[in-house]
Amino acid sequence: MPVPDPHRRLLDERGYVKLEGLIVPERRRRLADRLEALFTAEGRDAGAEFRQEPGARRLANLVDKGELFVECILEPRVLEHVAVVLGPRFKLSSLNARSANARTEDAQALHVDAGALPDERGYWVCNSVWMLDDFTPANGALRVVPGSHHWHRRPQDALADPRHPHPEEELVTGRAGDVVVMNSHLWHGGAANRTDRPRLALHAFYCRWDKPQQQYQKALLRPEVQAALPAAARALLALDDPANDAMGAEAGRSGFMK
Ligand SMILES: O=C(O)CCC(=O)C(=O)O
Repeated sequence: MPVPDPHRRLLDERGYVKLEGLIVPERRRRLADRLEALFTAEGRDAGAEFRQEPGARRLANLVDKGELFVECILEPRVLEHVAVVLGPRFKLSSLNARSANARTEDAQALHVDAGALPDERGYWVCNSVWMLDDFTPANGALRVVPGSHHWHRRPQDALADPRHPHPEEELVTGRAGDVVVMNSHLWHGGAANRTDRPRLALHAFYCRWDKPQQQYQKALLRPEVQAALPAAARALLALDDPANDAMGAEAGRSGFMK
């Protein structure tokens, strides 16, 4: 289905667009239940394949952890919108979950994903935030600085303290089941969760074909998981791409983006 012009405009001008009701309630419940089971099973190690974060529980490497997650990275409506930002050739960079803890004082620092600035070919990072709980003004919704993907600067280089509220920031609220597609050169982060319940989201993060993945999928996915993947998933994960292998090996040596 073509991406409607108003969505293209929002992605271009403001840097994000919300796809309302993309996740039907039964699917949302299966995703949330599976993620809670993984938080319990992984305990203190949860998120360790990528990074752990004070104030939030995280999970990483989710393609390895259930077919329902493979379906998420292939979601056609999301991929069509990602292509508006990255062009036709892109791959999955990582699939993570983040649950903002109840009663946190601090917001997550404003950041751009992978510390990325646009290069001579243009934009190269694009995230999708799958709201598995309502995102409300109080519970740690996504905060964004609209238009900041045009600034070609990173918050940590421009702001005294990227954790502080930004005068131009706005909250992206929504209903459980909505998905936000975001040019993730946009300055963004999770707001503080002032409620007494955690707030859960899944992040399917994509990058342009010629850049390293945030999590090198070929090394992280178990052989039996790789063997069972449909061709479309193999392609999106860059499992048969020697150039990606070279970048993955380099990332492993340099600790790139860790
Ligand atoms: O879950 C959110 O609100 C967004 C968090 C985020 O941007 C991140 O962890 O990189």
